[in-house]
Amino acid sequence: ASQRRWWKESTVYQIYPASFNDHADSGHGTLPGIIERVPYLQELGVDIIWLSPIYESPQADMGYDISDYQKIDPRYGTLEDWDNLRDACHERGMKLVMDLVVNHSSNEHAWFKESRSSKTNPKRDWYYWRKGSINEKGERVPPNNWEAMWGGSTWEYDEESDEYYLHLFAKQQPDLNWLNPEVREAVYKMMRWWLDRGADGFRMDVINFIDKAPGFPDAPTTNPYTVYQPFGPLSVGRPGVHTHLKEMHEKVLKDYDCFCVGECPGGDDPEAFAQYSKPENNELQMVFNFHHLGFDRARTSTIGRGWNPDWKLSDFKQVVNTWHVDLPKEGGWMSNYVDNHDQPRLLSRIGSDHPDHRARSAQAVAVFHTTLTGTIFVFQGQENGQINMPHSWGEEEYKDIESVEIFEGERERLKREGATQAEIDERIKWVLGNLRETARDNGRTPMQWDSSEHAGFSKGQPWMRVHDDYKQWNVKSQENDKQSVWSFWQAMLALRKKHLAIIYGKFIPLDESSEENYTYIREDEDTGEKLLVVLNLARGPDRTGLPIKVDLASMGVDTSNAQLIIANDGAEVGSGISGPLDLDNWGARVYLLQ
Ligand code: TEU
Repeated sequence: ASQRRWWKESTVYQIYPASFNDHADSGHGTLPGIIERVPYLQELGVDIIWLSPIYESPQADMGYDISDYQKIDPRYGTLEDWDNLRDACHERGMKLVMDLVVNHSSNEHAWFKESRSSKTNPKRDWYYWRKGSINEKGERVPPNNWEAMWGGSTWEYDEESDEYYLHLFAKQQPDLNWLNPEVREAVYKMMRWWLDRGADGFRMDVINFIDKAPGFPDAPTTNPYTVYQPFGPLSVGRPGVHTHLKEMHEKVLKDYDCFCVGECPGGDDPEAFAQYSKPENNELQMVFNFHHLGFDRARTSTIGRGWNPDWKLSDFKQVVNTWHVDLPKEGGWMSNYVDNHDQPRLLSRIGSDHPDHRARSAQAVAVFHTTLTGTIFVFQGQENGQINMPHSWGEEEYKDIESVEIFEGERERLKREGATQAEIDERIKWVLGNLRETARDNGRTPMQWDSSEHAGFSKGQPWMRVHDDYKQWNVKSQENDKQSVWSFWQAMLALRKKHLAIIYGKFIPLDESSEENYTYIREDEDTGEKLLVVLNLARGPDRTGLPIKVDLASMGVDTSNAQLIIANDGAEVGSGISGPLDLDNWGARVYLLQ
């Protein structure tokens, strides 16, 4: 069984700083605004705060394009504010984890400016510069066919030197060359600087992308709808990633009792992922994987964020079950998240936005999220039941660079193909329909603190529109209501600390093919503690729920000693199970079996 560690039992809370809390009237969140809310987070049950990037940045990608790793962007405050935030956390025994974005920098970072300045600059090799070629039509073509994450080529042409530089994301985000030891040393030095200043660790952005296939070979055609092709294994999860992480551990991390989680989109199976977090490998404590969040995405399409309205609960369960069973078996540790700043809200995906069903389904999703294996990551707004952007909002409310590029990309493609204006308008309506369900913007609307103007988020005009529902759905109206979504979250986070089978126990899925119930056992073989989780995730028409019956006996569960420990449907704590369970819409229960 897994060894006890503080970071396994901790609750991590992700703050998306632009949308968290403004202390004045700037219209975007600030560090002093975060400091005001530290006691709030402690009250909720948070142990570790992870801050999405607050460094100096031109904000092409909301700070995931950093121009100075050791400065705070003035929109968020100053280094002194950061020191104060660190103290506010540490005084309460809480930790503060920073975002480390070193697969790429901003194109406005001094390193890149130097690198770009000439072919002979000592920093030329800090980024990937390559020659293109001329095709038979006499056109200039990039060094290979890789598609950037948000469309187009991963290569940007630089006229002055007649070479291209690599950017897996936007062209404002050139990839750093991790094969260059000077780059690695510069990154390590910067990491030590933050750790010495009191940062408690890092969340490492797309850390599994830092090693690229030598020679940059073309990617196979896997998406017939686009010219450029996903780089996939040519730049994801390559062996060099592990070499670099081991060196990072040796040169930096081993000297600190810090907490590091890598972000690893794409990639392979649990066995491959376990390599990052196996203690004997000396890499990271855990990594995020993305496999469980693809269940409602259309796989191939002209747009990178297509939605599949016919998704199945059993498909979702199957992926979750595989990872929570197999990753621990392989010796890895799970970082358990369902929402973040790059995802629509899980509540709007597997739960319900319907006014009559929202609260109950938010609680069911909370029970689900909080009873999975590993270390839990709560994203701001989960605790008060925030949902995706309203259907009525137009294209202009979508601010994310990915969404903007999707709209632009579709318009350009249709114009190229000679479509009429009416056809373009129709298609853009379709794109909007997809993004309504899938866009990253959905997780980025401002925190809804209270029912005052702008939801108490800011006294100024918010950078992103506040959800229309904030008068009913805000922290203040829920904090003191024992039945609320917020109180339920608080109770569930406390429950994790009381029943360690939730953190360390085996995950045993039941009735895997059911499209209605999600049922599983969490069993700690060392302590003998055994919990049963039963969720009604059945969906009726128009995002409503459906009452169901769950027959535990037919699943082979011995319920003779069952004792209810928490429920969202009014069932009495302490009650047992006799016969099939009747679960009302979105009912969720946790029983102690022994
Ligand atoms: O995201 C990495 C990533 O690949 C996806 O999660 C991303 O949302 C992509 O658009 C999938 O279509 C990280 C950050 O979390 C994200 O905010 C950044 O934009 C990205 O890296 C680049 O730094």
